[in-house]
Amino acid sequence: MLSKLFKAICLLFVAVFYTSFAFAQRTEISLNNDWHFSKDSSAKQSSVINLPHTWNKDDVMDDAPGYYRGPGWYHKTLTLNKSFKDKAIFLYFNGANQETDVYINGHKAGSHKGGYTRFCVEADQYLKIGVNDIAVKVDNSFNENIPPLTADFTFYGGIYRSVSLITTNKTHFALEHAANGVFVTTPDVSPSSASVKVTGEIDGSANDVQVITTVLNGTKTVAKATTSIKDGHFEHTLPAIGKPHLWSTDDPFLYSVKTQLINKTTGAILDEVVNPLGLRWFKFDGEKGFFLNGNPLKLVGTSRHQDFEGIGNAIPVNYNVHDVELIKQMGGNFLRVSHYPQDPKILETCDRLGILASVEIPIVNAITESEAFTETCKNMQVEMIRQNFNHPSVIIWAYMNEVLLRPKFSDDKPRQQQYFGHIKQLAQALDSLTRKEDPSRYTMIACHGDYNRYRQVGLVEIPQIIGWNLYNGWYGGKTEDFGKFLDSFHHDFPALPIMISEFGADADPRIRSLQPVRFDKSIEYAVDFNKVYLKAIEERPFVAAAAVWNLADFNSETRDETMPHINNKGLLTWDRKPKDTYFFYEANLIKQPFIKISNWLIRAAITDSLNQSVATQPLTVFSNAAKITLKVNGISINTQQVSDGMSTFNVAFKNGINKIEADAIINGKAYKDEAIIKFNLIPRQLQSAKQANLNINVLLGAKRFYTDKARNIWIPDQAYKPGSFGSIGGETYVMKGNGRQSYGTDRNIINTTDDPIYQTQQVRLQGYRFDVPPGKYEITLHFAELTTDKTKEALAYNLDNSTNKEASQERIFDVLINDKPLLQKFNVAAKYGSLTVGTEKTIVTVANKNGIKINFKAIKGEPILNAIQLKKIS
Ligand code: GCB
Repeated sequence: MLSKLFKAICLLFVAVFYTSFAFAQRTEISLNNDWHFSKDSSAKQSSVINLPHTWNKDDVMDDAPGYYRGPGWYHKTLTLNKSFKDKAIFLYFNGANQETDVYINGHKAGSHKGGYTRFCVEADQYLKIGVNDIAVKVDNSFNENIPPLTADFTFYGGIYRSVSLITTNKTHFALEHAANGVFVTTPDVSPSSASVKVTGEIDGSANDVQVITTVLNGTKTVAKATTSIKDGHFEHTLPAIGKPHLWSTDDPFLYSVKTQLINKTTGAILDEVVNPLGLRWFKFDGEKGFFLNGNPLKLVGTSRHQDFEGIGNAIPVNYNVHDVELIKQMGGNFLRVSHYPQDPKILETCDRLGILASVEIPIVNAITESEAFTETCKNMQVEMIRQNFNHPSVIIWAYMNEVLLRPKFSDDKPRQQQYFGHIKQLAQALDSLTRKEDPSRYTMIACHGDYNRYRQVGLVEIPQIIGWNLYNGWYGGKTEDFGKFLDSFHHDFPALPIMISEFGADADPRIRSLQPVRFDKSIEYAVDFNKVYLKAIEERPFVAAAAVWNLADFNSETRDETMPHINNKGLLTWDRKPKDTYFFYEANLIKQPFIKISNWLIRAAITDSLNQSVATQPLTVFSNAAKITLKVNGISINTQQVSDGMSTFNVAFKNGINKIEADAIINGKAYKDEAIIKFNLIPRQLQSAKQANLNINVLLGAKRFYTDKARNIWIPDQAYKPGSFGSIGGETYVMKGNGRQSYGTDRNIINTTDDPIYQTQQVRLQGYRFDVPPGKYEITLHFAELTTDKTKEALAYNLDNSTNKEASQERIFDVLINDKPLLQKFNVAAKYGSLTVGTEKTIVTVANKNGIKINFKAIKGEPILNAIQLKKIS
């Protein structure tokens, strides 16, 4: 008991007594622990939390539409001892979404607009030695004057990045715009020499002080200069560095730049800031693409959202590092940090690993034509640039994404023209501001594929690089249109550098297909899609850069589809597990030997007609070898060529466990990957079924395979043939409504996370048969009424569609099993509600050779069935 109390007292001391070290110039102490959080201003019913924190981690995943957008309050006690006397003290926020007011001892000490840039509150005039009360109000409500206004991602609220207490001398490098006050540029870099220029601002008295900057290679000084301060400003160019070790994507060598503020008389160091330095030069060329240090370099990588499964956006800081490592591991050399600036660790890691980066502010889809909106955008742009200025990885500052996708005022053309004029003005203002703030980088805006619109509005000519977000073959058209689009744009604007700022297709890792089609969400469709795109990108030197949308799946609360609330375009799942699309890029991009068997590891199929003991299915191996030899269950089946980083084998799988080995020789050395594939072999002729545990799970109206939460594997339906099983009559459900296109329905099904089981169906079905031998079976019928009057806006990106207005169908039918009524006057919607799971289970004893006959008898409307399961009990 006593020891517990003692421990608690010790912890209290550690947690609340912050000490500023007398000799340190600038100290930074984490303030992440022990905050009280509540959604109202009284801390009485608060919970104790540590930062990073978001209040939306759970409600973005429930079936109820929407998530909490409003205020949240954070309180903390901060006890300062005497060492803080006469210091400048700042509360430094790495990110809080999206409007923040900071109160210290009841006084409003600062506020900030925008959820993605850092900010810093000058606190010393409100703090006292002793106990202080810090209260932070964060609000993620919609605010028409803060971008983003709408977007395909979730605006999680909270102090979702770290907070710290920074202490400096009264005279220090300015922390304006939450930058570190020192700005490093490299006006001339070549293999023989590099010049480094350092500028900055000072706060406090500049009497008797000077600035010393040292460029270090490890601990070795390679250049040094001293300068004085004029009107709070300093600037100096250091002596040239001979034969610099250049920074590149393959060899991301970093020097460091230490800048010190020194008292001339005493020699005391008043402040010190260390920045990274990468010596490199680069350019974008309209015809030839991108060059780093004079060498052409095709930039290929991904975009990245910051949230993670089960955590939301309040991720531990190392998750940021890991994401950049995953891009590097894939062979990527480019990151579009989108749609907003991210944790400082992202660019730090890009510097260290050699990933070039584009960073942007979140003006997505729309703008507000107000002075206040423009001001917030400009301020964000300046914050983004100054806070990230010294990262050698940054090559592009961007500021708009798809602002003409669904422009406002579509019913009032003159008003819309005026709106377009305002967008152009804003783009022009941000572009000029960016070039003035940082003439050494390029500007970019990301546009959706309607290039005439961007041209007419006059946006194409404003940035130095045009980014295209292209989804040909996903939201519309064909994958082949991608290359054609690029060629025609390049033909019209040959001098304008182009990057593919987005391209991607949804891939739900639970869905696989042997007949992949657009919108089926299968991994196979996404692999094919990426294959076409990567080839087109590689074939065109004028395409400077390309970023797959997206590194990982991410939350977009308003989305429904197969995995409600998730955008599945990630190469990795939301918890960063690789999909085959990730292996595809590894095989195509990395230089080290690579061989990896597709991770379609739980499979099922109906046996080949003549051979009831195997089922043949394709199996893909991803590799950068020339040839691959595949062994299945110890027997070598074939050696095949690899093209586009992959080779697909036809494999005869047996029931149960199949051991797969893929072997390749790369540069004279042997490489291997192994996998175990669990196969549920379903006999075509059920009478001869040998499986004691016969288990058939069928999706109706679908041509895809699905692995559910319980790891059951579902197969596509077949038309019934005597001796086997399948549906009789009817047709696949197709969603009707303003041309909305989807695979089955794209709406969320209530009461399940296995939505794909319910999202397709057979309509006007007459019957279902299983010609099973005598025995006891469990039959489960799965229903969901997919027609509904509940409307939902289609995704803005889905250009073919607008809103879903599919009139609900009334249907009443009887279901009989072996002539006995199972469901009478059954009305799925009336019993369960529309778009909601309805499951009906029964046990059937088969005594004769007639198997199981299920009949659907329409009383009103058309009978339906979404999925069916048969399980042999005895
Ligand atoms: C886009 C948007 C991005 C979306 C993406 C998609 O064009 O820029 O924010 O997430 O499409 O997946 O639809």
